[in-house]
Amino acid sequence: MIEMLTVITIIAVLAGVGFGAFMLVQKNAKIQQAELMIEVLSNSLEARVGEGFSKTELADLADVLDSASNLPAGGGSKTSTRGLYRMLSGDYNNDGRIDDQVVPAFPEIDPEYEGAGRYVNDDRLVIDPWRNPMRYQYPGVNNNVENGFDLWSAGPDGEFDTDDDVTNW
Ligand SMILES: [Ca+2]
Ligand SMILES: [Ca+2]
Repeated sequence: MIEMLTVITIIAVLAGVGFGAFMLVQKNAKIQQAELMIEVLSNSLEARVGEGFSKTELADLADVLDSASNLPAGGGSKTSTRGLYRMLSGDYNNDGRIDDQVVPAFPEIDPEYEGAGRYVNDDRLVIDPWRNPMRYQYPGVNNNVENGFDLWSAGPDGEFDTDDDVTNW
């Protein structure tokens, strides 16, 4: 009886270790995914700004764009990625659908994209791999250079300003 209990205990401990290791791998994979997302978003944003905007686009994005840099303004609040979403998805007029004749910067930023790895939630905010809205700030406080912006995720714990945040600085 004691032997059996010992065996059961050992199996339980091994299963626990296996599960813990599995969770750690999952966590690290998501952190890497968040780093990649921030890189993709940053590169796409810079590319989009570099292309310039038509008069119609400028009118639709008037409440989003900083007039000097054409980067989206953003104050780091929960909804601060809205401008980023509007520019990169091509939903310039913010009605939840890509505007006519516009191609999203990449498929996962389309609000109607149904595959895995969506970058946007139903509130039209840019989300991280844990499905929490990211934060965006322009002018950047941490990237305090010309055309610098801050883009960051709360990381695995879902809380901002903790050690596991994933940031672009
Ligand atoms: Ca639209
Ligand atoms: Ca955190």
